[in-house]
Amino acid sequence: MRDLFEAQEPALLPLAPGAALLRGLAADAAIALLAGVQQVTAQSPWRHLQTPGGLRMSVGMTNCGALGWVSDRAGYRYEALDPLTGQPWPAMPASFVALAQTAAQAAGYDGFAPDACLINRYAPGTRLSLHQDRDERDLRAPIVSVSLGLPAVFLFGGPQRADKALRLPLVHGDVVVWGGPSRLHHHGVLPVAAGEHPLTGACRINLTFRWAG
Ligand SMILES: O=C(O)CCC(=O)C(=O)O
Ligand SMILES: [Mn+2]
Repeated sequence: MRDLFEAQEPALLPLAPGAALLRGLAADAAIALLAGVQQVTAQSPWRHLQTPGGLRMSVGMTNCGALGWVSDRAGYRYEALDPLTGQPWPAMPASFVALAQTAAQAAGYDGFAPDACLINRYAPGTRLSLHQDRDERDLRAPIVSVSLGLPAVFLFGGPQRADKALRLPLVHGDVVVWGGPSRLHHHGVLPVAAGEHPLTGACRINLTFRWAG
């Protein structure tokens, strides 16, 4: 039995004004979400995008929803067609929409209607350097970010790149939401440690829901 005096972490951990970590919120939906990832990647496969500077991104990516985030020599932007297939991005699975809305609501954002979901795949050793999500036309909606599979340390900083960042260990099922006053806060992911997760194998999967507008 749980010790009565054992500190129990609250399910919603405030990170900054407008930002919260929702521990384990996606755990029950994980199997459905990963089935959704399989459906999406069957149609729009994983790929390694090029940065505007011509470097290969180490995170594997794809998208679903009306718009998808892409990067190439021409820059960062949202596109309605997958440049790899020439077809529209796969529709957002119903399980994705439901989870994104539940998470946004729990963090205080009513009426979140994502039109883009960037799906990231991190092999061990892969990282995502500090950046802002600012390619969306309209910044009123929050970002909802779902972690599945291997754990990782998420960096959550401030409006300036040099602002001190929180280091948050995220595990399978955790969800981070940021918007409002923290919508443009810098964030990133430290190199993912080697490991095996029963549902994803040797990788971490992240779903990032946005309203690109
Ligand atoms: O993988 C993560 O937790 C963050 C992903 C992210 O920041 C992004 O895709 O813009
Ligand atoms: Mn981001």
